[in-house]
Amino acid sequence: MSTATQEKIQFDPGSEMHAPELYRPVATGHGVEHLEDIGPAEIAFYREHGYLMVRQAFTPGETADALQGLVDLIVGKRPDFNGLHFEAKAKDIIPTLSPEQRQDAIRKLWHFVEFDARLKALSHHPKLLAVIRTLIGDKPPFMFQDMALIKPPRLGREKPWHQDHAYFDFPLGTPVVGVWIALDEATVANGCMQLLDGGHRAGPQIHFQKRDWQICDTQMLGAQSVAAPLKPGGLLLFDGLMPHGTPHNSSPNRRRALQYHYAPENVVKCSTDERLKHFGSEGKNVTC
Ligand SMILES: O=C(O)CCC(=O)C(=O)O
Repeated sequence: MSTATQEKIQFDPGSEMHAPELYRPVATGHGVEHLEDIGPAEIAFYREHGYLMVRQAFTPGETADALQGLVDLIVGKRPDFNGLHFEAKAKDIIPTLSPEQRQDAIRKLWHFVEFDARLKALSHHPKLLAVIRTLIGDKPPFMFQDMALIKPPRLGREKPWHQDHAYFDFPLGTPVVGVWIALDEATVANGCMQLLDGGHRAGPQIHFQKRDWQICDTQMLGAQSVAAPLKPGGLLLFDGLMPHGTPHNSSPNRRRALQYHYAPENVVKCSTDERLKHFGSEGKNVTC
């Protein structure tokens, strides 16, 4: 890799290990097999519980293509792509890594859909967009974020409990839908999504800068969470206010997944101060 390419790479600082008790799901989440199976009962379930799994959303071919698209970006097949975040620990050894080793030194990719048609195809899949449209109140959906968190075997770090809306400068009440797509089999052991069933109805939660910008651990300890294990090509739909997190990958298997976020096309952004009024801890006399 040239020095010029290396300069574009970003690094994630890493963080300490989480308490295992933060991720003790009491049940497996509810879902359907195919996107076409989503009807009024499933939409009602999503509104009430804040999530819905779709176990076979994409075909094996579509899923394999998307995975190959992601791997191609990781191994540097698009030198103009600068959305890679490596683990800080890998900083000094990146030029020495084989393509295979490089895959396990990555934390995150983002802003990639314009760099790979296979990844864009999933984000704009007509069957998926039709469902999102219904979930956001029959408005044309606009995909405003694409990212992928990678959990290498044994090393993949936690994404602490949080609400995605806490990261987005959209007015409260904007219908935001997250779509999390498994490219490998995602299990509790390798860090599948865990959700606080119905937790979106409690509204915005205060976030603190701890291991990440997150909900305080003490609030989540002992939470009755559900797990969303998925086979490759399965997906999870979840509300922007749904508290969710993923544990450390303690397994020998990779866990690669895509995450896309959608809002109505005509959404008007709010200021960061306005967002922090709801999700930030400043000025609220709270600690974590
Ligand atoms: O893929 C993961 O491990 C979690 C992703 C997530 O929740 C997020 O980035 O908001």
